[in-house]
Amino acid sequence: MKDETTRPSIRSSDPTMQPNQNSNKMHFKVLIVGDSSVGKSALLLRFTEDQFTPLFTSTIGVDFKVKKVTMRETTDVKLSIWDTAGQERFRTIVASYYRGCDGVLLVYDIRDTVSFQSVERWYAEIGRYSYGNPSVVLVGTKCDQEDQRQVPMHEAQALALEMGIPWIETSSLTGHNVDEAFGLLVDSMVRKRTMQKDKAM
Ligand SMILES: Nc1nc2c(ncn2[C@@H]2O[C@H](COP(=O)(O)OP(=O)(O)OP(=O)(O)O)[C@@H](O)[C@H]2O)c(=O)[nH]1
Ligand SMILES: [Mg+2]
Repeated sequence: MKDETTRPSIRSSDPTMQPNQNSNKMHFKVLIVGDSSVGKSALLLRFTEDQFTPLFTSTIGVDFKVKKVTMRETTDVKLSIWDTAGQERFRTIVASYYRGCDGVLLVYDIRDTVSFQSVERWYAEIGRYSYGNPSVVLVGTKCDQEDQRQVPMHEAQALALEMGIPWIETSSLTGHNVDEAFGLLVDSMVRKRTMQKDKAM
């Protein structure tokens, strides 16, 4: 698990607050992908509404939500988040949503080895369909269920290292590391966008 102190911090924007006077404004398209039932929709629900439901309603096609956050007090970030269906039968529809995305949360379930084995296939799909170089964060969900763990932390960490992307474990049940997972992604997307701007100047 990564050191808490090195994680980027994001906070939800308060709509009653005056806009940040010196802020940059950035808008990012984000996708959440991974096998069915790994907890993609639960992650989004916890992040956007701070809620959790134990019921499993498998996503049909894609769902969409917007969330505004502030990054390091200086950057107002709007996230358009596409929560995709993990079921095989939606694969073609989901593939059409990758194009132009800025960031992807690639999700597996720490209790399910098969979902972890699928990570490389999802990663290849991101490369194939995004037509860009999106930021990616590997997310192991359901870390509240340690007694049912099948995917050792060191294996996930090694895979993320190999792919050159950050890795984090979350629980949408408790909320543990959910903001941090999105924070890692936002941090990487902001850095990329800033570098592109600097190059263009
Ligand atoms: N204990 C625990 N259960 C979770 C967690 N995240 C999700 N779940 C449960 O796992 C089940 C599947 O979660 P979903 O978020 O619907 O899964 P999904 O990845 O969106 O699945 P598809 O839409 O079919 O692709 C639900 O019953 C959730 O309540 C978690 O962090 N901890
Ligand atoms: Mg879903």
